[in-house]
Amino acid sequence: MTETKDLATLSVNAIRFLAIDAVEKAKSGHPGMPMAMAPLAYLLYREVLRHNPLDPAWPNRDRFVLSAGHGSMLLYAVLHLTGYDLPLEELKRFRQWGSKTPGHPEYGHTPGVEVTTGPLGQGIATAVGMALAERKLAAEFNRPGHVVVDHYTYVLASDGDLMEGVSGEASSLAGTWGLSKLIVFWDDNRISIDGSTDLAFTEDVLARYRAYGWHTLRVEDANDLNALRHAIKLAKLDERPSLIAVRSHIGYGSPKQDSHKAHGEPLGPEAVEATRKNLGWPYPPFEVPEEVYRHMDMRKRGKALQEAWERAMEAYAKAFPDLYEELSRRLKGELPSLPEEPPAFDKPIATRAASGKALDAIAPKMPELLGGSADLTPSNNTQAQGMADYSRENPLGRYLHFGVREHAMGAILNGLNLHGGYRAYGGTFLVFSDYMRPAVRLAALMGTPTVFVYTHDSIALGEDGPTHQPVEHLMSLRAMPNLWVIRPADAYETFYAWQVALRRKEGPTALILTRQAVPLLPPEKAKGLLKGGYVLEDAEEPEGVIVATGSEVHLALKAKALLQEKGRRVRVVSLPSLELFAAQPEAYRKEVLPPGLPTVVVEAGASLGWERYAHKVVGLDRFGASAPYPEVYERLGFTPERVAEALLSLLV
Ligand SMILES: Cc1ncc(C[n+]2csc(CCOP(=O)(O)OP(=O)(O)O)c2C)c(N)n1
Ligand SMILES: [Mg+2]
Repeated sequence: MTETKDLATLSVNAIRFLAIDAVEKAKSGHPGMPMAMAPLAYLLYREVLRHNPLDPAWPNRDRFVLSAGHGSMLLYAVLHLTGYDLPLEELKRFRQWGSKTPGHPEYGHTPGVEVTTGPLGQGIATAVGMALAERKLAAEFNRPGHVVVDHYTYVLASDGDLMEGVSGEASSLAGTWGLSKLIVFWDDNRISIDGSTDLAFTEDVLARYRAYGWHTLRVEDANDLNALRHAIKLAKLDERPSLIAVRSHIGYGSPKQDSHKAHGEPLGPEAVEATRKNLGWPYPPFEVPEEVYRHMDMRKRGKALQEAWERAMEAYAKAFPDLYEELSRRLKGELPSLPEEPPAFDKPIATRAASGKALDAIAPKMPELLGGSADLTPSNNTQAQGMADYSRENPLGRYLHFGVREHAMGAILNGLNLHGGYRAYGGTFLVFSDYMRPAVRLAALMGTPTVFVYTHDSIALGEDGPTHQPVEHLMSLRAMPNLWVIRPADAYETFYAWQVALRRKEGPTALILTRQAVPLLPPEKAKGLLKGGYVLEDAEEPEGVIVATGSEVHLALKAKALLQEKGRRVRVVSLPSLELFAAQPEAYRKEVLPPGLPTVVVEAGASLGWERYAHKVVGLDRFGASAPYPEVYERLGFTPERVAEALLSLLV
């Protein structure tokens, strides 16, 4: 059977069997999707994608996002075969501790993986951000005769990806934004884990995408390379984003073909043997014929592509030296010099408004800063002065209207930041962080420096009532590894919080901001925010400490004044960021919070977790209520008297 097989078929089968063998060896994984989509992966990585295995970070490479991350072996197989630094040994250690081939693709872990995927829907939504970054960067930097930003963003999505709401949110925006260089392949295999997609996924998906403003195509047979080539050609010609439905057969070639049994478990030795026979693959596990390696080695081609781009950049540097400098800086992710000192404030101001002022000061100095909001721009104060709206017609605009789509906003912000060339932030109410949590989590996992602006940070938002009043959100965000949560107490702390967030490269930051006006702190004290926590007011030989965050810092100051009248010596610590504080040397932390000193924490949020520092917590372990905010705040116990009593009860 094998003699007549051409190199393409041989290579496609090599991808299939690398996936089959790796899953068998790991005794875990998802063989079905790679077996079906191997022809597409072959075509993309060998003919279509402009990529360089020798430099996976080459800025102008085409992006490929495997949204259906469970099919990770598909990606690992083509990365290995085309010459990325992913040796066969790593494929043999699929899903094992310390390997470069984790169960789902992880950004920053495996060369050639563009984004962490696995939670369905996230990959395609993140890819919308990448395609947007390309479009914006091209508009900003390309000049006639000098095209230096020019790449496509390809996505492979499964049924599950297109079932998830976030993909619909993001695809709707991609249509509105006219992201013509976004090309999504839908693995239309009519199977998901529970069985046939007839169970729960019966809409006309292509009609839905056409309604989003997409161009849609069909390829009737996933094995038909020419049909795939033709569809990709048409997709490139169209001005809309394209969705190509590729009719495929999960577990292709195996006895489990077209069954959900091929989705997420090893085929088993018998089925593997049968598949070897069916597909005419005589090789033992993990053996790939030399001619396949030769046929699929993309290193030379990739190097040539990148060198051509580098030559274009050299010409660009001569013709437009300033633009070249700027583009190079931005692609390297180097910050420009940002304002060091906060703007002056003269009266109480909500930290959300102060955040707007900070952005007004920073945005003109930082052209890579992109802002946005999920339809709460006037409330979030996220549109800095001079930030024009982005639109299909005005790709230079730096402000993104996401509509009421928090989840897509989160993923798209991540995509913009992963792409390079931009630093993106977006706002909504803190309570709706729940609507985008999966994207926040992926930013934290990937170490992507997205800034999430969460305003209306407590019950002190008042009349909108308990549906809008966050309670558990602060602590639940703090529970997320690698997310920095900063809840500044005043306008000056807010300015410094932005400095921290924008300087951070290793992960995302959530800025938690008040709706209501709060008094000003001494600016030189507020700079203590840079250490996460600091002594705001002290007493000689303090007997006890009141720790607070955000608006409750002012309550703590009032409680201190009450206690002082009673002759008590109290320290007040502002602790806007637990993560930043935890990162300080132990000596500093002990200086601020001396062990053993009776400590009360006050925060208008769930008390869970504050035991770390507090002997007593004045927190909120119930839902809020709808009423004018001073009354809600007071009735739920946020009074100077209660805080003072809490500390008094600890003092002897
Ligand atoms: C948000 C999310 N929910 C659930 C899962 C678990 N899961 C993994 S794959 C899958 C569905 C599989 O069907 P499909 O997406 O069509 O992939 P195929 O089996 O066809 O490869 C599910 C529910 C997940 N990865 N992400
Ligand atoms: Mg499916």
